[in-house]
Amino acid sequence: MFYTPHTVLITGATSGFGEALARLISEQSPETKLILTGRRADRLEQIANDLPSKTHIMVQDVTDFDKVKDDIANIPDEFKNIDCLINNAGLASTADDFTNVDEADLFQMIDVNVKGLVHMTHQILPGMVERKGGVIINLGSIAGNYNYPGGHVYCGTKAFVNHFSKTLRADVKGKNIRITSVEPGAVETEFSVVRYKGDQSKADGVYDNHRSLNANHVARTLWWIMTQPPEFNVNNIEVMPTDQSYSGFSFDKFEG
Ligand code: NDP
Ligand code: 8X3
Repeated sequence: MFYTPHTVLITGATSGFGEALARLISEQSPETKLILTGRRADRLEQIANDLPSKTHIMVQDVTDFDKVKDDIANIPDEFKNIDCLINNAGLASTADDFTNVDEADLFQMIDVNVKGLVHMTHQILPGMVERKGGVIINLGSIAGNYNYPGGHVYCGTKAFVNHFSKTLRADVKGKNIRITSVEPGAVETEFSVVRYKGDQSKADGVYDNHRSLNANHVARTLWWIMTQPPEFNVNNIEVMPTDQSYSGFSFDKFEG
């Protein structure tokens, strides 16, 4: 461990990668303070109770920009000097064909995955610049690098995250801020339950018949990135199950 983060803000800490990372940080570095966010208050309270770390929770929807701004302004003094931001809150609201989806589902992905992430970054980055250091890790996805049917807006939002992360680096060059886009493949979390709107058997089907990754695999990757020395920036990193790989283009003949 070359760098020990002192205050980490994790969005979407109520399940999956966010929760696993909070637990891992707490285990590896109990003196690191945690700010955990998400919409589900009961989960945040439970996680905060479980952890030995000093923890501040913010029950918030990342798309409620005024509330997020307010919550940040009201962070207790001892948690204010955030040196690590994990922009993890995100979702795929559907896996259906674009011609067969509700617009609300499409807009939700843009609001959470793109606007929520940009807003949070815009709020937190100035403090890092002022304090002359920080780490921002954004949860992109392989979905931002490769296309698949039913991916449409989700893939688009993650392409944004992957690209935004790298481009932002140009603006913080010389300011001792590290920025990384983490781009996982299929990882078994609540992600697919959300995508299939609570249909557990469809969600399970995504992870059947191969060795899956779980949230701890990704949490360990995030921990590795944030604990690198300040002079070492991981621009982007793609991880996926060994049993997942590429597929080719496909054809469908137009029959009129
Ligand atoms: P989970 O569904 O387990 O976790 C998603 C987290 O995001 C939850 O804590 C949820 O909290 C939070 N969240 C969702 N919407 C909002 C919102 N409007 N406001 C605040 N928080 C919100 O999924 P993962 O842990 O798998 O996903 C984490 C990130 O990783 C996402 O950005 C996802 O796109 C990305 N990813 C996931 C992959 C996978 O295969 N699992 C692969 C590649 C990337 P709550 O519901 O309490 O608000
Ligand atoms: C989630 C991974 O492959 O379901 O971002 O799009 S995938």
